[in-house]
Amino acid sequence: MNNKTISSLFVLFAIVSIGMTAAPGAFAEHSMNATVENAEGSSTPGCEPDCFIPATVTIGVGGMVTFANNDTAAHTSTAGTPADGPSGAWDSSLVMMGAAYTTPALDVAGDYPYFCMVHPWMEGLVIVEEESHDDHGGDDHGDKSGMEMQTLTAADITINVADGAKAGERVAIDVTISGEHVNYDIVATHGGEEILNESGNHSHTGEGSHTTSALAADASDDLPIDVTVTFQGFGIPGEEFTGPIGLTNSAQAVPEFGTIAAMILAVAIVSIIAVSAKSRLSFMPRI
Ligand SMILES: [Cu+2]
Repeated sequence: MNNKTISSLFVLFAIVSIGMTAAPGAFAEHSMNATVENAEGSSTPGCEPDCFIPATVTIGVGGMVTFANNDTAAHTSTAGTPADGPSGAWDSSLVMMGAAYTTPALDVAGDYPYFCMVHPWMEGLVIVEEESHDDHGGDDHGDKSGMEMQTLTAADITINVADGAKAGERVAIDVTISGEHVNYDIVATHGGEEILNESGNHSHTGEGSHTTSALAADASDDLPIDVTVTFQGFGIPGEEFTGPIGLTNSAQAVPEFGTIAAMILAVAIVSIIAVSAKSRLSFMPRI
């Protein structure tokens, strides 16, 4: 799958998530953000339906969910379902034991199923719900009513990397962020080596073009090009920036292999290593 396909998936997801914005019924009490833990031993089937604890959380629009991995295996939290694959709303990639991952701000109300790419029996649900307006006096939000808040999700950051780059070539990377006067940082690595690192980019159209340094070797499955864009806010340099500063999106360019296929393969390899490390006990270092 090339990056164009991935960006169209993102666009599709954005459309679907707009369609999913169900009219919130009862305004249940919930906090803005939530924390979910990986159930102990969830790398083995049998934890269902509570492989994520709690398996269902409700947060406010613009809230975030932190996934804390206190289990003894690496897990992912990947928005989507095992049947349909990743939706693009978020993907933690592998979260090692003792580590945590926080989703980008979820700005569109709706139901977000998610799962673990390594252990597809692990499924959970994040419900993003409008805040109740009844329990606010009204005065405290009066100053915000006239100002439209500009929001952004990872799906609004599109990264295009040319596929099939060879040794000695410089690779063009195009970034598109929904909105005007966007600020962002971009980092690209090739087989772990930094080939591009530009901070404080500003684009008044939302589009930016970048070129990496010359590749030391062909881009391949072993030496993919990884690109991460970190949003630094809307605004004109020198003025105050607004929006979900720190929101990131990533893309990977590999020639023959689709990004998702490569990701699933990597995850499968890691889990095989993890399983064999477990069965050999102290023989191999644990992952
Ligand atoms: Cu898992």
